[in-house]
Amino acid sequence: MADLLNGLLNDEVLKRLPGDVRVPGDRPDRSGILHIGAGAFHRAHQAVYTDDTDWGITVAAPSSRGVIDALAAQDGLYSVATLGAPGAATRDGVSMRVIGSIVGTLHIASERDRALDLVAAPSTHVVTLTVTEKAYRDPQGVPRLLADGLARRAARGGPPLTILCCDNLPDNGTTTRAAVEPLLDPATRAWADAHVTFPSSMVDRIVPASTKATYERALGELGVTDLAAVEAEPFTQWVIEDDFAGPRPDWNATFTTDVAGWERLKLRTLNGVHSTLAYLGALADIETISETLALPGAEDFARWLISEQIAPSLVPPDGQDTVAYGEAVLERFANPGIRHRCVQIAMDGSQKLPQRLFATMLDLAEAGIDLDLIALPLAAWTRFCAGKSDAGNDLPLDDPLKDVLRQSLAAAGPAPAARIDAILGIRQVVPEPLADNHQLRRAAAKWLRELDRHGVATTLEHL
Ligand code: CS2
Repeated sequence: MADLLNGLLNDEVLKRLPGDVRVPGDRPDRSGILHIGAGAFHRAHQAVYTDDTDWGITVAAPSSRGVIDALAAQDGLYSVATLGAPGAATRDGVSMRVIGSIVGTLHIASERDRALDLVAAPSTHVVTLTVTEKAYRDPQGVPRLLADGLARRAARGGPPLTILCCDNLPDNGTTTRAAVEPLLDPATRAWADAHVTFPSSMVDRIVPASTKATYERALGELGVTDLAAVEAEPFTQWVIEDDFAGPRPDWNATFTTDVAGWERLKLRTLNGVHSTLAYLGALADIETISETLALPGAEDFARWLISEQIAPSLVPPDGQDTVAYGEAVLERFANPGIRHRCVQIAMDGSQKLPQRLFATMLDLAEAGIDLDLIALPLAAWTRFCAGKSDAGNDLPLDDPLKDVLRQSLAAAGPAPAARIDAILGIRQVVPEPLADNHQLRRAAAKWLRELDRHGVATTLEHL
């Protein structure tokens, strides 16, 4: 009904949008970038950086086609609402910008051949990826597509190509290369060694999944329907390893030779605390991160976790201080305009916690530092995996290792120590040295007993 009355966002209506909405200038007529993964994060991050250049993007969705169909119907246009900016230009702390960098769409599942052609096309210089952590472990999925596309490019003697991972993984360029390389035939492998690079990058912007409220806000601010609208926080950062095989857009990002330090700082501090709050909040039946942070004791706990466990586990990149970085992260988490749901961040814990939590624990254990505080998020995840909140409500366990997690916990029975040992024994998730770290096991079992008996709210309040 809304679209019948108001029409869709498209090139036609751009000049009639309210004056305080920022709109793209001349739109690029071709795409040098193929982006795989059409999620909200891409639309609020890389596509915005690209909108500030003269490059265009063809955005490819691996399976679900909702977003790309919406984009196709809107000439690739969509809006980003920036929420909670202190001095935001428009009403209610919202600033609206229409992004014009997406100039083509592609549905991989039904247009595989076109996808391979785009990987091979001489006009494609950069392939960027936001396909989530688990996609790199599925050789038949995105890695296979890239390998087959590279084979076609190599066979045609195509120009060099940069494959740029934008997922929250440590050494994400190396991880991507390691997923693709074993799938290459010898000739393609030899060609790729000389013509393809896999730089690492650290990406950062809090972008909750779009909801009905996102689309309603877009309609209210734009006066037309935008079925691909996203909303995001004001902060945005992109640190990219300067290792491009061919041309690249003039992104307003930080290009450096050392991304690893940035990745570690961000994954352990921002994402580690994010996951911690997500499991605590979900168990307490709290909907969002900002509301979880407001629980008595939660912010103090997050602060201790950062200063006493995360900071001693890492060497921050030049000029950074982990505690100060963490303070800024907590301020971002508290942004009341951002309704980032705990259960969204709680997804795929088995794929996220290795780099967000277990890597920190490993380094602390090696340095002989006590693991007491960081054992609490482990206990919270263990309790979350069983699927019931403190009040007995169902919690969704959306995780590729769901069956392994559930079966291990069921076999362990009710005792907290046995449940912690069951989780620590899952080798695909937990690095071996942690499985028999007595201090970690004891601390996590103690926290799990507290959570079982008193729930999250009381446990945090009495820390
Ligand atoms: C979040 C991230 O969903 C999650 O797991 O921790 O998406 C987080 O919001 C981004 O990494 C922020 O840059």
